[in-house]
Order: sequence, then C-alpha cells, then structure tokens
Amino acid sequence: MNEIKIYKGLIETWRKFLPVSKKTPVISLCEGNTPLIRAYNLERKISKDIELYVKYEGMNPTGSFKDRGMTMAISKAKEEGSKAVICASTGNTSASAAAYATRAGMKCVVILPAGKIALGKLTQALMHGATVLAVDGNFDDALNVVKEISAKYPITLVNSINPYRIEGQKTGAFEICENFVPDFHAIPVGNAGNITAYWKGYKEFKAAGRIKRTPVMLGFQAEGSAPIVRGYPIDKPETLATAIRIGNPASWKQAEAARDESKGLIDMVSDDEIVAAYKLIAGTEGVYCEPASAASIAGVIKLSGQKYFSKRAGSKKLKVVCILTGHGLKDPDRAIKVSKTPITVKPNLKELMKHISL
Ligand code: AN7
Repeated sequence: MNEIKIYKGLIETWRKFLPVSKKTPVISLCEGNTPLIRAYNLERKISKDIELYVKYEGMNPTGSFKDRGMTMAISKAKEEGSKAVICASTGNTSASAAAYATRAGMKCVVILPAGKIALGKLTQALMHGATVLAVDGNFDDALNVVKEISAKYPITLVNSINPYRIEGQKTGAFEICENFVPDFHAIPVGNAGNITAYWKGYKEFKAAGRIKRTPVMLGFQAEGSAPIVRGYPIDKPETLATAIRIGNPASWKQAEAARDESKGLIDMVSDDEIVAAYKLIAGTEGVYCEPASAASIAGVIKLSGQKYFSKRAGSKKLKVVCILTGHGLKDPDRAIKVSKTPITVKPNLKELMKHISL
C-alpha cells in the first residue's frame, strides 16, 4: 500500500538546517512550500531578457511570509517555557504571532501604529485572541517600546530581531533552490529581516553543497520610507504600502551586507509605481498580492527600464524571482481605492448586456 505523505511544515522539512532538537515542540500550521509561479504574461510586458517568477508567500497559513519565521520563534519560545509573546508590527507579524501563539497556548500582545494597519491583518490579530494595542506613533516607536517591555517582563519578543525568525524565514531560499538558482532575487524591504534571511539561506545552501552559486539580491523600499537607500533613518516614514512603512530597519546592517556580498542593490520605488505593479500582477497573472509585495515587481520594472537586465543578459534569459510577501486580501481598502466601483444594473438581460463587451 502506498503511504500518503503529508506535508508537515517547514521545520520538519528543513530540520537539518534549523536550530531545533528532539526536545523542541514543533508549533506549525503547515507553513512554507508556497507556489513558485512563472509570470509569463508579465515578463512579456517587462523585458525580453528575463524569465520572471513569483514566489507567492501570500499562500502561507496567515497569508504572509511571516509564518516561516513565526513557526520557529514560537516553537523555540515554547521550548524555553515562555508563556507569552509580544511584537510591534505593521500588521503581518502580528497576524502570524497571534495565530501561532494561540496554537501554542501562549498569550500574545501586539503593538500597532494607530490607524496604519491594513484591515485584514487587524482582523486576524483580533480573531486569534491577541491583546491588541495601538500606539500613537509609527512602527519604529512601537518596536522601541516593545523592546523595553520584553527586557523588563517575562514575555518573549518575536520581532525579527529574535534570531529564530530569521532561521525560519531562510527556508524560502531553500524552496526556490530546489527548482533552480535565480540570477536575481527581488524583494521588498521594510525592517530588512526577510532580505537578511534569504541571503543567509542562499549562503547556507551553497556551503552545504546543494547549490554552486548564489543570486544577486535586489531590495526595494518605498520612496517615502527608504532609509537604507538614503543612508539615514526617516523620522516620519510614509507610503501607502503600510507593511513597509518603516523608518529605521532593525536589520539595516545585514541588509547592506546582503546587497554588497551579492553585488546587488537596494533601491526605492514610488507609491505610484507600487500601485501600478500591484494592479499589473493581479490583472495579468491572476496573482493577488498586497501593495508592499508589489514593490518587488515595481523594482524589477524600474530596473528593466534602466536596461539593468539587458546589459547583463547573455545568450540565455536571466531568471528573476520576485518575493510576493503577502496576500492581496490583507488590504481590501487599498484594492477598492484603486479599482472601479461596480455599477448597479437591473437584473435583466438587455440592461446587463449594455455593460458587457465580449
Ligand atoms: C507584506 O509585519 O514589518 O523587510 O511588522 O508585511 O522583513 O520587514 C512586515 C513587513 C514586506 C518587509 N512585505 O519585510 C510587520 C512587518 C510585507 C510585509 C515586508 C513586510 P522585512
């Protein structure tokens, strides 16, 4: 009889590469193993020199890449006997922390910048039973106070300065490399944990002899929240891509190291470019991501316009992977704002057909 193999999440899949032991209680929602989709329609519009792939991280259990880090952070917190976790968040980290903490039977406290969290993310933290507090300030203010609380009280910090978060998130690189090694890896940058994690993953896979080379890392910040590009912290970061509305990234140095070691770059894209890419990927490929995720696509479009890829292309097309970090359903308000409102029509064939072109 054939044994049915059930996917058990990324800790069980990548145990050898992760700081877990037999004693670690694995808290998993079967995260990881997300689709890597060739974006044929989009690549035709962007450049003849690239094969474009998207890693659809919105397909994780809570709808973002944060689940990769959170399965590790919560499992290790549980192993260490912690009863509660806390994070600051632009939304996705809080959604993920709330879900995994609940599953582990732990308390979860999330501190959010007031009024700047996409609706879907807020509903997740609430539904998973976290203590949700909004602060009159931005993400950077929230992270500072969360660090203070976790230093003084028995509560584990699960932001990406918790090293287990990076460990879990690096598995995204392993999954990509099971298909091929990209020439370029494009990724949105906010607090800079994810670019740090992917670069770590690629380097470790190479050190383990599983791949022979590593990709060039291309990070993209939003123009109004681009401290790494500008070279100084931004006091009042702004962007409609609220997930990456961050002025002083915790993993700033590591992001620069990823950029420099891979001979890549960290650039910025405007909110208009983000929205255009957000609509384009949904409208040409059927792949729905949130605005921050579309920064990776917007960045590739921007570079392509500067002939970045054509200058580097040889006889073979260059393989570019964009990380689509979060699901489009996270931010319904933005989707409605950039779309046409449906018109109301009488339920009759003639009336409806006036509005349908075939
Ligand atoms: C969809 O949830 O920082 O550079 O608190 O939600 O690793 O911070 C979210 C970040 C990109 C940036 N795309 O990743 C949080 C938070 C989405 C995100 C990023 C975030 P990092």
